[in-house]
Amino acid sequence: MVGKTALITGVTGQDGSYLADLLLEKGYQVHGLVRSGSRASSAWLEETKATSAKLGRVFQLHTGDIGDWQGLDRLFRELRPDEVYNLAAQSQVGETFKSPIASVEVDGTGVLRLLECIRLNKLETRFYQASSAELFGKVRESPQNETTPFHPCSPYAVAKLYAFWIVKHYREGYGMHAGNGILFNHESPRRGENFVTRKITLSLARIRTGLQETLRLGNIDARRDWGHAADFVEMMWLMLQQPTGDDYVTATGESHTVREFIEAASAFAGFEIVWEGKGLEEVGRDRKSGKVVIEIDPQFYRPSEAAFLLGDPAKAKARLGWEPKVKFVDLVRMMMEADLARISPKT
Ligand code: NAP
Ligand code: G4F
Repeated sequence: MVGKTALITGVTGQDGSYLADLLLEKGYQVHGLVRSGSRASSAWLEETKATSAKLGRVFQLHTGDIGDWQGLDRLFRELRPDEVYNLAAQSQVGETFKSPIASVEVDGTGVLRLLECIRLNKLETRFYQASSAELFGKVRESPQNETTPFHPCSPYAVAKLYAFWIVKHYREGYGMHAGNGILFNHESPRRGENFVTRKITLSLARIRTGLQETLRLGNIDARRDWGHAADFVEMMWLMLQQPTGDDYVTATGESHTVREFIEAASAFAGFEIVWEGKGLEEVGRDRKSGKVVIEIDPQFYRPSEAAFLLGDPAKAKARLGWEPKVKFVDLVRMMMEADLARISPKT
């Protein structure tokens, strides 16, 4: 029996790689959209290619860009996918303050191009949109659930807000099976190196082995609800297996500060951080060696910031039976151990 056909945009990213692995295991033919000159040779994509060969499943990459409507249209007509997972984005919130116009073309209107490919070609394709907890921004209540009002506070979040509503409109207006996963932060050893968790674990591993002096960060008192990417892609798949499309918060229900992440990761890396000073003068010093490990750097502050994100995943649990398996401390340990193993000792 030939499995369903899925198209993943953003397949070279963290979530794309976990989702491709999951869908291949489930018997899908998996197609991935890859920008020319992207990270398509990343180690985990090579692993995915090996998995697909072992399982005898299709895993095919197609060059394209969600800014290019004609190219997308050709691909949709060729593949006629059963399911599309739109994970493509400029997903670094800080970067979208620097290039807001380019970001909206991908994170906002890029989504509309994909929806139009489905509508104009009269396809029965089910559509998943990677939406974001950043929509809640300057939060009006905690924890945040599907009825919490949005107050986006970055170009990224405003673009994702457009995407959220256009997906909802295509569901309500055209009866499309389309839904938004309102994703809270999720991480893994495959996380991009500029996101704060991975920056912390990679830097601590480099400091441990003498390859880096200090770790410089911005707002370390921001709170995030951090889960594991492998748990979150399971929820993406579950959403498209339901009789109708809907929007779901995907979160752990537990929130920690960046400072707490640093402390936990440092402990796994063999440091014991004590904090000294305030504001930009604050430092984190290793109690045993007396060495300054953490410094504050204003270049990593943003013009505005979602200060406190905490998701309520009750709807996902009640309707889809979804529950994240990996807890905060296990996530930190997993990421720290992976980076310590990657960075070989200097001597
Ligand atoms: P990621 O690692 O940054 O991956 C983003 C992917 O999008 C990459 O494969 C990138 O390709 C691709 N991409 C960027 N611009 C594109 C374009 N114009 N055309 C086609 N592909 C393009 O992000 P992630 O963590 O896997 O997140 C996946 C999705 O979930 C994103 O939409 C993100 O906004 C959303 N999200 C993530 C989180 C989280 O905590 N991870 C939380 C909420 C929402 P290149 O290899 O070419 O750069
Ligand atoms: O790791 P971050 O860059 O992730 P952020 O901004 O929360 O966005 C991530 O999660 C969103 C969902 O909530 C996604 F939609 C989005 O695509 C992305 O995956 O920053 C986390 C926190 C922020 O408060 C930031 O200000 O860490 C703070 N931070 C402090 N110093 C830093 C740094 N962030 C980064 N990237 N780099 C720093 O040096």
